[in-house]
Amino acid sequence: MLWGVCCLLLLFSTPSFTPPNAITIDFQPIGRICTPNNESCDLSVQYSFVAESADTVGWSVSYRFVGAEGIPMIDPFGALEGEYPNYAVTGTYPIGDYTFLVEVSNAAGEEMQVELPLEVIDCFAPNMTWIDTLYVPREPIDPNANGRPDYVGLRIEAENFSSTIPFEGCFGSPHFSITELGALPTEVDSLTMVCWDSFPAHFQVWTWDEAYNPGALQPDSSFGGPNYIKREVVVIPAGGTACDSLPIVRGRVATENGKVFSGLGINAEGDIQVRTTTDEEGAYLLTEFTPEVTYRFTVDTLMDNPANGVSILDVSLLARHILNIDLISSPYKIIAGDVNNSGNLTTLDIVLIRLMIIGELTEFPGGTPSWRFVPSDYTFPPGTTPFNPPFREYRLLNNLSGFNEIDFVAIKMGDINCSAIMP
Ligand SMILES: [Ca+2]
Ligand SMILES: [Ca+2]
Ligand SMILES: [Ca+2]
Repeated sequence: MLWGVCCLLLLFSTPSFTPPNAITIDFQPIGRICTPNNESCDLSVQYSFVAESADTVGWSVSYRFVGAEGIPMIDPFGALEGEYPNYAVTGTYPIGDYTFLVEVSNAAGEEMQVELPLEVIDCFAPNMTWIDTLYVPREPIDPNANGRPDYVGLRIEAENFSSTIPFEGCFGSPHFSITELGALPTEVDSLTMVCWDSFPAHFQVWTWDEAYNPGALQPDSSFGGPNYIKREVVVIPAGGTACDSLPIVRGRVATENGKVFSGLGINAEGDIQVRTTTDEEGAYLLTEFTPEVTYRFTVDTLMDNPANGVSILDVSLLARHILNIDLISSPYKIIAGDVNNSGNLTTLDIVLIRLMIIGELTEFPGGTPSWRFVPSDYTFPPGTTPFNPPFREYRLLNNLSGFNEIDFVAIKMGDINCSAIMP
């Protein structure tokens, strides 16, 4: 620490040069300096130094300018002013890093050189007039740009939070980004919200220049980089397209005991076919419907791994039900037991499940899939049989409009106690 202080003192104290040269040059280094304001991209500088000698016969003071290329040249921005012994390099310098190479000599052949450092920097973030609360009309949004809008929502551009034409700074127009509150900035400068997001919605908007300001505290807490401002803003929907003018169908697929079914294809057929798959939470969202058209919703048929979750425990539960010892009350479990697709539970179902357990069957007969899916709002007839009338594995929505929800209950065939591992 002491060493550091000592060296800084050496660097920044007034340099003093003594014999063998009889010429001395004294100056206060300017070093790093900001342009005076956001509208100025250059700085008036008077860089003073004092050059003296006991012998001033043939006295010569000159300097060369060294810019980013590192080549000494005639100063394009300024000139030497003053007279013995007080001199100054005076000019108007754009943002950049410079050195003035001062050379002093006399007829006696004495010479002295010093370097005057100058770094002109932009220290100002883009300035503009902020709009803190933006009222945004709702509009049909077509994220995949296939010409069929998916839902009604709000399109938000970060630069819309500025009411002034973006300031042309020293480095051109500023860039914008928009993030969640408390998040670090990203390259994202616009976002889309949907009708069912919660409002008013709060965001952070950032504006950046392209300067390199060594003193600028960056969002990641480091120093050095562009100048920026961050502002908290609010988005409120206002008018435009009605939220329910584009139909939406959402839902979730899970077993009777709540195990979610992800990666499952969900289909809707009407004037067109739309399709999606369930996410990690077993949820799906279907859009792009034509309003007022009737659609039929189904789930993909799955034939894979029919032995999944099928064990002797299921045989026991089914046997007790068939023998009237312990009736299965859940219609979903009764459906699971009908592995031959006969519309009733018999000892044949038990035989087939046993064959599946010992590996003698690769699939259940009668076109029975591995999984069946029943809309969760399907009402089974009273009593113990869900087979008469036959249960539904699809859901119709007539003259589709607005927001709708269709959940499906996933049933693993042969697995009465719901022990199957979710695919
Ligand atoms: Ca679309
Ligand atoms: Ca059966
Ligand atoms: Ca089981």
